[in-house]
Amino acid sequence: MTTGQNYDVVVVGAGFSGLYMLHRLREAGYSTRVYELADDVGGTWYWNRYPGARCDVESVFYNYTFSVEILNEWTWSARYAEQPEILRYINFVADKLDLRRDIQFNTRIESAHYDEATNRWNITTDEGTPVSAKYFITAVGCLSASNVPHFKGLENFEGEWYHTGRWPHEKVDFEGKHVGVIGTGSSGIQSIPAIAKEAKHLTVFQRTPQYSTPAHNKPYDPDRLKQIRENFDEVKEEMRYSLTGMPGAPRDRSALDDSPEERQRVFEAAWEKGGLMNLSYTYNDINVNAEANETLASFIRSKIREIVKDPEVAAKLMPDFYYATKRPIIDTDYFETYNRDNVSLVSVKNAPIEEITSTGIRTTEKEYELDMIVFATGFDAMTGPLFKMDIRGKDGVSLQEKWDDGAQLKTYLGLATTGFPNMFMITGPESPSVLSNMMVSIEQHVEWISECIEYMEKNGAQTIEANVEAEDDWSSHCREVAEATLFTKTDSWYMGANIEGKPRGFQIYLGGVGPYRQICDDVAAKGYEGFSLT
Ligand code: N01
Repeated sequence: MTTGQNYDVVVVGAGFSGLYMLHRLREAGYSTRVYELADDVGGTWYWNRYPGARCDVESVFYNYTFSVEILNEWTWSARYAEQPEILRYINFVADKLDLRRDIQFNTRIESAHYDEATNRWNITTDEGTPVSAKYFITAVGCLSASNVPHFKGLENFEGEWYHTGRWPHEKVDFEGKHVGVIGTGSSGIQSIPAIAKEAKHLTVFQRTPQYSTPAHNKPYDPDRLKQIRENFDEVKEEMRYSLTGMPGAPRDRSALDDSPEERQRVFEAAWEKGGLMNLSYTYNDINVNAEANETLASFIRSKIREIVKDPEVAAKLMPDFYYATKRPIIDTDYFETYNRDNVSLVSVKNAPIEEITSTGIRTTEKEYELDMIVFATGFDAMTGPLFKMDIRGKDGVSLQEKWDDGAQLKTYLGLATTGFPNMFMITGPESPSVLSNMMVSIEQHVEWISECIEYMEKNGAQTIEANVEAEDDWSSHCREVAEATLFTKTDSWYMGANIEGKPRGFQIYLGGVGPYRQICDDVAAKGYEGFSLT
């Protein structure tokens, strides 16, 4: 039995999801405490401060929509806002809603154990005071457990090294330095052009070449902002019932129905528009039909060949997996950066990094002298942030044991999991999460969880727990939907393939944000069908 602080709800994390969760619960009158490891709000946008960091969802769609006042009081500067601006926005919301008074910063949740005798969660933190709550909600994000691969000799490196997802708060100085970047995912591709502008020399260590297409970022035209603001109710509705949480939808046509000339015209127009979804939305079978996918993939390869002047370098940059089965990336001058004299590209696919030495990186072919190494090597996605805490449900079974370290990942709606009553996961595994506009998915989950708690309290329920059959059905459905696409054909972090020893399995629900919302709403409308309430 806990003798420390008691709350109705404990929330882990003070990023976009934790902040809105706190606001909703507090407004509804529940005593709520948020715990946050960082010394301030922001989550992803607090940690990912690397140069060039920005969001790949257009700014006007990547913000809270629950408050018209907040919407109207904030003006984004550009189509894709940079990290400092997004962090300022989060701070603006935290201040406006006076959220900080219920957040304990600099505190790591170490364990959360469900006590069947009291139907409460007993929570410990590294700060000591035990805490208990009726509801335990994880708002830990999907990409917050950073991954530095186990390179031999890293401890001997005498220069500076950083991971993009744990970037220092003070300015990192690249001037006059030989810098190495390992990794060419979104973080690498955003940071490489920015670092190249400052460093004496930049060496990029690339294992898998990526499809990246232009963001065409630009300052917002005030008329566009005005138009979106004036029509925001409709825009919001469209986002909520869309495929990915952004306005727009794939064109209802197969890529194979058009002649090569017509396809070229369509792809060129989408390339000119830029942005995350314009190319994917050109045809409705890009993600499901290998031949259709190849038409777009080869179009992007031809663009890389056009941009990169040295044909040998261009050849190294040719991606060969199905487009979009690793997260598609939008960039500012990424491929152009390889035309600079101070940038070189090293393929480590066939000659992998063998060791980090005291003075640089040694691959199986050559040694590179470096003053600084930037690890743009990604995250242990989805389950990683949850497994960092010792979460135990009924009978003392831990989440990690239940999911067999991810091999038996099972959730109901990505919101809850059997054996862990009164625990909710915001944008958890097997929900649309990272394959959607996170803001739309976060708001949907927060609102669904708040309403569920309201329902329970009104009906005097002590516990809510996902049923075994409902969970089995949902997880099978998730796998079936993923198997019908090309996503499962590529090794990616979506599949858990980027982490040594992590079991492979598609960790995200691909059925679309709109259909998913409908399913969750139906479950609630039927008195939380698939859950048992006591
Ligand atoms: O990480 P990644 P990220 N030796 O896993 C390479 C979101 N995000 O931080 O592909 C050599 O994508 C690895 O190679 P490979 C977004 O959802 C969003 O860039 O595994 N290389 C890969 O190139 C994104 O998808 C934004 O062969 C090694 C890279 O490191 C997600 O976060 C911005 C290696 C890791 O790429 C993760 O992106 C940034 C090794 N041992 C991030 N190990 C927005 O714009 C790994 N790599 C919103």
